Amino acid sequence: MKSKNLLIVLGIFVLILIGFQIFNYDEFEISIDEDFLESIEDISKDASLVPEEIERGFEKVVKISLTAKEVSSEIEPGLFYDYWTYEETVPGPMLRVREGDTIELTLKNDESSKNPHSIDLHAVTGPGGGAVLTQVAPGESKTFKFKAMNPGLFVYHCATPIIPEHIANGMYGMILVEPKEGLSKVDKEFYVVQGELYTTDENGEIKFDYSIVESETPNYVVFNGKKTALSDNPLKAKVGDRVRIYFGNAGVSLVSSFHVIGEIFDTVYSEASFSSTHNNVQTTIVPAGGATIVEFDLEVPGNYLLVDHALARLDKGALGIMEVGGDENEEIYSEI
Ligand SMILES: [Cu+2]
Repeated sequence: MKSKNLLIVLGIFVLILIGFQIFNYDEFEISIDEDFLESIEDISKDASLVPEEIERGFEKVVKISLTAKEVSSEIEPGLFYDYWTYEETVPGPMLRVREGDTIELTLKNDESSKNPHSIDLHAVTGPGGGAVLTQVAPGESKTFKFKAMNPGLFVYHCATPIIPEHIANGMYGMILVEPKEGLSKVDKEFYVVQGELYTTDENGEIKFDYSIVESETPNYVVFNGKKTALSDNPLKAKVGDRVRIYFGNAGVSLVSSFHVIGEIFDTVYSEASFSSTHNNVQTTIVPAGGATIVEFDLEVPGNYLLVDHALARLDKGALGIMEVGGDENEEIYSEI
């Protein structure tokens, strides 16, 4: 009788152990899934990925779809970081519409995301610039529309609290609203966005650190998402080209002093407004959450460096290269 009772007690004990193990196993599996972020080989946006200029002379409804996705990629060789993105690159894609267009924008938040996301486009007239209408949980999607009434080049970014964290982690890009009369012809167009990363090393893992955001001292100031993005993959043009750079500053905090070493901006659309231009500018100021458009002709071949002329930021990543091919022009530049 005693041994029968003992067997029952043992049986219950074994069942409890099995149950406990299953429970633990499930928990273990779930935690692996939650921690997993897809790894992206190169987070940076190619600066030559500019949409085609708009040829049509009429307004239309433009449908745009963006997916917010959290991914892991390198800030610099060997240092991986959890970026938050639009479409798996930093910056997100450049969008291009025409003044007067109505944009129907769908924001999807990938089901693998751990955080809600949204989009605030500075080209929008309406509360939150779209962010009020697009707060999406992982796996969700929302659509809203807006009329692009003001021409210019505008920053877009995530506006889900804590907003500086979402921006710093990579959720930004730009939308160009072409004026009705169109833009002048150029030979090459480029898309460059300055951003900041606020990181700390936690036992070999590079993590976001809000305390550095508060002191406004980013560890990285980068063009197109990561250190060396635009020196590993330079902008390419040739002598005789007129180039246009769409340059934005996502912030979070710093003002950019955008400069190209060895060039003078023939035309600057200051603060990315088409209503006035400045000529013959060396360095143009781009506020956090602002943009500029610069144009210049290329007369002399060689490498030209894109910088934020607050040059302490060079080592933090604010450096790009424009490689210009073609014949020497000794009348303009030569050794004597
Ligand atoms: Cu976000």
